[in-house]
Amino acid sequence: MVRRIVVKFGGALITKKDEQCVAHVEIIRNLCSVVHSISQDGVQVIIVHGAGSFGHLKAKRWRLNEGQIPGFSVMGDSCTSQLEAVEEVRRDMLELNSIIVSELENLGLIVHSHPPHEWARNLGPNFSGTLERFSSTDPGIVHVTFGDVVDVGNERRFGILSGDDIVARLSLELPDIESLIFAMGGVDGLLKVPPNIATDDDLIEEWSPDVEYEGLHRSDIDVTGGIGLKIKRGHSVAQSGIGVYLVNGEYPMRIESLVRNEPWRGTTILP
Ligand code: IP8
Repeated sequence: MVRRIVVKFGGALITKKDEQCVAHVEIIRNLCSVVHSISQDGVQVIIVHGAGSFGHLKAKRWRLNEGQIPGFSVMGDSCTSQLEAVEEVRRDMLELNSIIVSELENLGLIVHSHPPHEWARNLGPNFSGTLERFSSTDPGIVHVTFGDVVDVGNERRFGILSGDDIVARLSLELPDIESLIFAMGGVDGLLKVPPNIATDDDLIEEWSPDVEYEGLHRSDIDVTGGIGLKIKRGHSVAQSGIGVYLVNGEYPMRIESLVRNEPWRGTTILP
């Protein structure tokens, strides 16, 4: 029997969000080690990682999420046009990706990395691009992809495809996906109140659309949809019968426990 899961490594978990292009290597290493254990249990892991400070800061400065803006420029930056910024963000994302790929390879896993700017176009949950490249189901192979700047087939020319849109398509369209896990930074799951005042009792263990949650979105630094987008995409995946969970990625053993059907702490998104 084939078992596969999709895991999103949140950008705020794996990078220092306010410092350009700095990765949390220790956290990445711990997450990859859990991926290794899960794959040894015969479950294939498909990783989609966010951008954090390798993508959002420059994309925000250059307004890449708005597409091409004629005549737009930014003073005193390392690049001189939006098109150059597109190339730089793509390079930075490949650098973050290579850190994760190396950690997985060091553990003996075979990694198939799929940079979206090479295979995906257009934005949102119905972005185009065939998912054929994710077809091998061997647990020893880990597919890795990520949020990226992709080409857009109209006057916008480019835009930001969030990893949250990618996880939804992978979960809904690939066969044999049993769960989608969002590994987040700094929170145990969805909370009833802002994280800085939350106690252990403020975790929402089961979320359905009638439950209110703390949805602060840092739109000052984040060019994609924050927690709201995760919930929206997660909910549509849950409605197809796939288990959808939010966990604190700083305690990656919780991911392992979840996959092994052992007690774990976090939020389940109900259909
Ligand atoms: O962090 C954003 O992906 P996300 C991608 O998964 C870029 O939303 C390049 C900012």
